[in-house]
Amino acid sequence: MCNIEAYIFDLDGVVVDTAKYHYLAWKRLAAEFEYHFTQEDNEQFKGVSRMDCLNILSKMIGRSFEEREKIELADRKNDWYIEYIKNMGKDEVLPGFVEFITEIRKAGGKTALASASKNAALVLERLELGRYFHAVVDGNAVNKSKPDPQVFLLAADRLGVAKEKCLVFEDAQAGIDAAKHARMYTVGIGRQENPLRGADIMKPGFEGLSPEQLLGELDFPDTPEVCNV
Ligand code: B16
Ligand code: MG
Repeated sequence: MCNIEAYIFDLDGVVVDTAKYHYLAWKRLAAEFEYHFTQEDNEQFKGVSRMDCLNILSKMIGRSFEEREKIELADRKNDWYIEYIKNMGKDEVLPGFVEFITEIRKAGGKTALASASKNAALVLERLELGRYFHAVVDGNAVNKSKPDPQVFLLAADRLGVAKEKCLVFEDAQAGIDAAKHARMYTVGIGRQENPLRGADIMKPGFEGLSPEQLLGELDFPDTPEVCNV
């Protein structure tokens, strides 16, 4: 039986539904190149850094850009994204999250945010969520994108908890792969019918879920498995 000491949360799609705003901003950019960007396309963008997303988009639309143009396009997408999230309200925090993390902290668990987003601080501030995390690691603190484990390893390090005692919550395949590379346990956030490969358990969200119940449901192997990607 494993002893979890730290709980590490992805931001977009786990704590708050900002994934839809990333989608709208990429869709708007793709439309300028007459490309119809779909929700399915957007799945490949989840948990992936802004520049890596732009590189994927460039392949999708069949165009290559010079470095200067890439920066200009990524900035444009980001300006739209910021414009969208400025109007976000506390009701966009995913249901049950605040109750869930509050219970963890009451029981003495450590909590961290580990996001690929460079806008994480802005989102936390807008929604007054910063106080729930002992550590925050965002896209400004790392130079390798998920599925690289860097963001999760840094979060564990800042919390002072061994990686084998960390449980990661992720909604993206790249994020589950990153956590597995870090040898951490994982909860995939999403539909059971559409499971994230390698997740130790899938949950639709935090509503009605208690940390105690979740740990009871998790069938911990002695050591977290490393994902073969
Ligand atoms: P930004 P997460 C990720 O956040 C998003 O899932 C991904 O779609 C986005 O491209 C990435 O952040 C970078 O975001 O452009 O704001 O720096 O899911 O790791 O919290
Ligand atoms: Mg995410």
